[in-house]
Amino acid sequence: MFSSKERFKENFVARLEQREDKESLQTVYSVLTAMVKEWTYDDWEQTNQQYKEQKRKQLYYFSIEFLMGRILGQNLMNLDVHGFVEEGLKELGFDLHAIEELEPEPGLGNGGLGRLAACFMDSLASLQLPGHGCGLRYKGGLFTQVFQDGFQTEQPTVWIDEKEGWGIRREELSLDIPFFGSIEPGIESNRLKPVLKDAEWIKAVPYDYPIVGAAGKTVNTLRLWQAEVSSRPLPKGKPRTLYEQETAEVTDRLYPDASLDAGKILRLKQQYFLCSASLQTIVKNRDCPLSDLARHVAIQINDTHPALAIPELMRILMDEEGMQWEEAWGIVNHTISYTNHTILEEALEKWSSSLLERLLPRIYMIIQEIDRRFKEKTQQEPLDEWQRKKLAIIENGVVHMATLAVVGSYKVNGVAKLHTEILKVREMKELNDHFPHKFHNITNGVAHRRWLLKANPELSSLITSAVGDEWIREPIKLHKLHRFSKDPAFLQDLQAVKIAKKRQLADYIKTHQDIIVDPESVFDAQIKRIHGYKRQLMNILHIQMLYNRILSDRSFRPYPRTFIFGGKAAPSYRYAKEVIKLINTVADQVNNDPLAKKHLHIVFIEDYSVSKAEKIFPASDVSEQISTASKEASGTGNMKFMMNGAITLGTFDGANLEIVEQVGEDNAFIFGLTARQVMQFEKEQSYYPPDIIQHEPDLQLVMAQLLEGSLSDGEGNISAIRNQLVDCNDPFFVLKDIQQYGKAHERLLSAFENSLAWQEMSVVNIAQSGIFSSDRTIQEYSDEVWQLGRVPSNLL
Ligand code: 6GP
Repeated sequence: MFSSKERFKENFVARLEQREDKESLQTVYSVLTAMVKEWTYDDWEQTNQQYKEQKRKQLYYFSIEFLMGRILGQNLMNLDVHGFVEEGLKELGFDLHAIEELEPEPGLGNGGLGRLAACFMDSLASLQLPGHGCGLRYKGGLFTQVFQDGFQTEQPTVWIDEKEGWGIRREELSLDIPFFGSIEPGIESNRLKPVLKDAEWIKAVPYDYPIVGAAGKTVNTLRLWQAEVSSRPLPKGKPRTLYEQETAEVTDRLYPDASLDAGKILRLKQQYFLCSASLQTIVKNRDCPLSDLARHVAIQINDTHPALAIPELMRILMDEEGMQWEEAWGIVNHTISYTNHTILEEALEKWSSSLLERLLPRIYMIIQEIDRRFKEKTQQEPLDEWQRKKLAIIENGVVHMATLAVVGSYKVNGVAKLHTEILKVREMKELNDHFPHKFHNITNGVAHRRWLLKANPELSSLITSAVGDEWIREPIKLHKLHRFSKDPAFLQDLQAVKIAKKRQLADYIKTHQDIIVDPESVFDAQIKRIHGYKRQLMNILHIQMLYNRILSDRSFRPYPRTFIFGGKAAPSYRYAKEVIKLINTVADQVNNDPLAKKHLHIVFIEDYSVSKAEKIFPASDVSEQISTASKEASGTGNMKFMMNGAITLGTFDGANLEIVEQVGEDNAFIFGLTARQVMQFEKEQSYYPPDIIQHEPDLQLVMAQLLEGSLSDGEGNISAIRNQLVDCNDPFFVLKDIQQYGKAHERLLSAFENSLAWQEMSVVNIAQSGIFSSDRTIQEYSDEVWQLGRVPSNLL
């Protein structure tokens, strides 16, 4: 690796000279990527070597999603060479930023859970902890969102670039994974061994991706499995072309539509494929007697998608390694731990027993036995029928994956204090009563290196010039910024940085969406998946109310605001897609109205992604976190905004509560029902929206516009929204909270007009954000769950 800009330039130029198309940015990208890979690979080998020599306990993080974002820039940053590479390239006439934009973005995740996994990878390596990711190498990431006439359409995205990609194919580590077939009793070395007959095998090929920690030294591995055709014979009667097609589908894309049986089978196949390939490899490569596995290996399952790891590890230990049930169970139960990321009913995975049994006959037998033994255990407990149901893994022909995950894990955590509390006292109350020591909270965090250091170099420099650079390694040291919260010069600099970031975003919006926005206006952003409970609907209805008032009330001329939306709707989620269309409809009206556009602008950033998020967080003044209280497990966007100095406008939900705990109610704008109130309404079914609308003329008007014409753009476009608001009594309390939301906006706007006071709030938010670094989160997992210890840095 190079220690100086000059050496880098020399080497870079020498390599570029050997290429044909020297002028093209693509060639520059290719040369630079090759150089970074070489630097990385040396440290990677060394890290692996040292882990082996030191016999360190290894963590494997199993996740169906890893939303990594672009890798080149992050690696340059973590290798500590970003500065001189950028300067060196500039002197040679190239713009590093433009080069970074050429990297196809691996969108191997949907949202929060997948991005969390990526932040965790960064923190593990940066804390020099031996933690690796295990996932799937989907050919297409999440779809590309394209607006047509305001509607979301989906186009397939292919991110894999075999030539420039970061992954290394490890053909020699491939293995075959069986599906279908039937179990027959067999005997091996004098013991009974179930034998799988007539199975269909799929080859799992690992691709390894280096995860570079800060300061470069530790390079961990993200292993993504790809499905390929196996050389084993096909079961009788299976046509080869069908087998090839089905095999290619396994790692073709993230979350196939599971509304039909074929889609369900495919999802289950993906889950088992990931678990089986990863576990077989872990057991084979272990550095200890099998009975010691739990002391040498920790496995974290990221929600229930990898919960089949529990029966699969049992199968390996018993069928392949000859262990008895009790011993195997003891190992599984001390190796696997589980994180729950949602209490939304629709996201709690359930599989039909018959489907599971057909696809994975041996695994299903093991799940049945886990269930039988657990039922036997709880038999003596004085429980009513409902409570027994909540403890059943298999019930009425359905396998409950969350229950399996809890029973098979030694630790179960929620992702924010409120969420964990709700799990313990409501969603998983019976399980918590039975296993009181399993449940605990670990509040999420985000990689401050990506979301502050990399996304906002201007703010990072300002922070460093004020308090030194310790915060980069120890983000809690951001505390030191408090000293500057009343320093006018610092506050002005902070404001200048924000304006600079807003200008950059405004340029981007102009170029890509052809909308001109005013960087002096308040940038108010809601960027996340589009979902009922996240209430983008409340946001857009409130904007429409402001618009109505601007038109009808000559004295109402509010300070200019730019409302920014970003996010995708699941392709089959009708309601969310209607909300997207509605936002675009209102945006068209408002942005083209000569009077309104002096006060309001609306921008829906198309095809929201990690790299776009990196532009929006630093440029935002206001962080919209307005989910219905109790529904958002944690949220992590709220933390990214806070780190970049945006002020939270939110409900008492998820990690918002902990943000307010850090900054105080004076440095955030909180409104609306509490989780307790929401749950009370739900229990009593006592909320009736017409009672509210009746007394609020502005709400009546907006509802009429929505339901009867000017916004609906024809009945068909809002039928799911109508169904929610009118027929289903507004389950996410949009109409109940909207007036309070409006009041919170008013408070916020008057605060913004005092710019020094606003910057002071901003400093407090940045200063208190260190606790939301995923370094803190990972240290907690390591101390409380995985027990990884830390590699002394002198060994590295
Ligand atoms: C999300 C939660 O909705 C979000 O609140 C949380 O911050 C994030 O996970 C990380 O913990 N859940 C998912 O993305 C999901 O797919 C099954 O849950």
